[in-house]
Amino acid sequence: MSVNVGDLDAIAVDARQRIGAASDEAALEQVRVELLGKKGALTGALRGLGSLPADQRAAAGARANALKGEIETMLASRARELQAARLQTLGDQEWIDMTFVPSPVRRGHLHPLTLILREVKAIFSRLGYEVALGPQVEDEFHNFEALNIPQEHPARDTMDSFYVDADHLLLRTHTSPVQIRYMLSHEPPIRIIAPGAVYRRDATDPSHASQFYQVEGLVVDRDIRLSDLKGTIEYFARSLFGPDRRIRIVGDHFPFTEPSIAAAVSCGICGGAGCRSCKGGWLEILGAGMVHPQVLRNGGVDPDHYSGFAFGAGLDRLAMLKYNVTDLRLFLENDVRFLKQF
Ligand code: 2NL
Repeated sequence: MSVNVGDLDAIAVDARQRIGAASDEAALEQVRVELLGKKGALTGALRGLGSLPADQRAAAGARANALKGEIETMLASRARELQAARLQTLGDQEWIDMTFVPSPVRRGHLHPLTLILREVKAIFSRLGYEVALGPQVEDEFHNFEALNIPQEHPARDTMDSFYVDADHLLLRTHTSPVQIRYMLSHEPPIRIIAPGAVYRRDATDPSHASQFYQVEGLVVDRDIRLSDLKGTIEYFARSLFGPDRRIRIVGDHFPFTEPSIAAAVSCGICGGAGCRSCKGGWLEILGAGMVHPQVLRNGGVDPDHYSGFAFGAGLDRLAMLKYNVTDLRLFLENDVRFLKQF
């Protein structure tokens, strides 16, 4: 194909018209490809220069190069116009209403039992305790026998159990078996708490559920005494319920501790005088005692060299006392109207 200055003029007119007509940046890019791209009009014309007679070639070449520069200048200037127009439209359409009041985002809540458990863990972690966990399906040795609760022991009645199958496996009735397992697998000194779900075949009422949560604690070392236990209970109770509460300790009985005690805090409402909510001024928070020598032995610990204390508390009960909840079943129902209050 041959080319002459007239063709170049036609390309220039066509280019000016098409660049001006491009209505957005994508259309302009399309025009640029059609004019200057590999198969573009000007590119074709430049390629045709070679076949011109020598005396016309220089002039046509100069004109073609000048035209290329003109087209590039036109493209750049149109690109600026289109970009400015696009930003103007954006500014007109996408404004932000600074007076708009969005509906508030509803925040989730931690479950009250989670809150209590976190607090209990924090208190005992300051005293150097580790958290120990274990299976919820247990055998009779770890759940009963190792804890001085043989078959036919009356304590098995107070902890009526859910048996899983004929192999004497059951849902644990307390988290003590976690501590038996821990003693069997660790050398003293031992300082652990064992929190978790436990199961008892109780009729359900405001203070009984067939599943509830417990936290037990176990300390085994040389020369552990009842006074260590009392100091630990006082630190725990004051940390959880506040420094003003008085603590009362009375004798109790458990098969796995000797001696055994129960601890109560003075009622936060009446200060210990007795009121409708506490009935007598004291709220029981846990049972405890010095670990029975036979239980130490069952855990592989020699009672001639070591002694220990243990305690057990119901997490649900602690949460009820702390947050003034009167029905333990609320903790398991997942009603947001209840949960959002914490
Ligand atoms: C209660 C009473 C208690 C324990 C739990 C325990 C564990 C081992 C050895 C000895 Cl491995 N004792 N645990 C001791 C005394 C009381 O729980 O009323 N809990 C809700």
